[in-house]
Amino acid sequence: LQNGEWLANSSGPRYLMLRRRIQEAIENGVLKENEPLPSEREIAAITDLSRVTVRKAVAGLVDDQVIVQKRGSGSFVAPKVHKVEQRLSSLTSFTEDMARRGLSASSEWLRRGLYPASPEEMFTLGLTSGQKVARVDRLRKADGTPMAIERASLSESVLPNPERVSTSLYAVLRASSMQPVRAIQRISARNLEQADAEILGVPVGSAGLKIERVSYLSSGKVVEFTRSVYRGDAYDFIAELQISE
Ligand code: 16G
Repeated sequence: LQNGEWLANSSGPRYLMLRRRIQEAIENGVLKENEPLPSEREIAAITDLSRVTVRKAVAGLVDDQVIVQKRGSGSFVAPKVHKVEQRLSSLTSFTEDMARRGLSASSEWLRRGLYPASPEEMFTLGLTSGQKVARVDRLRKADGTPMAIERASLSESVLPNPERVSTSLYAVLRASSMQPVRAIQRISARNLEQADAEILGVPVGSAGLKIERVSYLSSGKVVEFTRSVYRGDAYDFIAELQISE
């Protein structure tokens, strides 16, 4: 970045060029994760740019979650996370989603068994009182990195033996002809509370996506009610839109 030479044959706003340069340095491994960035004053001196320009470039990188600012100690290259782009149009399982990306899915069990249904589970799964639910609660990982906490509830008639789920819930459902064919999913923003933040290994208050999925059999019967918390820094949800006729 020395002497402003790099600016000579490029065009566009200077803060964007600097932002791109720093981004490239991180992608190429010139700047490594958790490494401190030079101060804004130093970057301004090296690049011959104004501090306002440098601040704008840095703010953009913070917004992109490429660098993190720690109060009193400056800016650092953010730890690398697998950024997953998840399409919102197809009904797939976590295991399938990861396999398609060449990542290996794994889980840590938080809870697995039959429990008395809560009022919310009774309502959503259409159960009468006294009926039990199978709860399958897991921390889901991609190549060992925590990605999401998924808490799935299914009626006992759908999943009488929750311990049969060792890796993929959907694989077990498919094997017993209980595969969901349709689902409604609601996504909302959350700041992670302590318990979930600890399980996901991110700071308390980090951005999260709360996702509720209700899946249906072709008969219209609800098969799964899942409440999940996905890491906001690890997921982008992509939807394809079409003009309505
Ligand atoms: C997906 C689903 C979840 C389902 C799980 C089964 C969301 C947003 N997605 O992650 O509802 O229970 O797949 O995955 O909730 P598995 O077959 O790998 O266990």
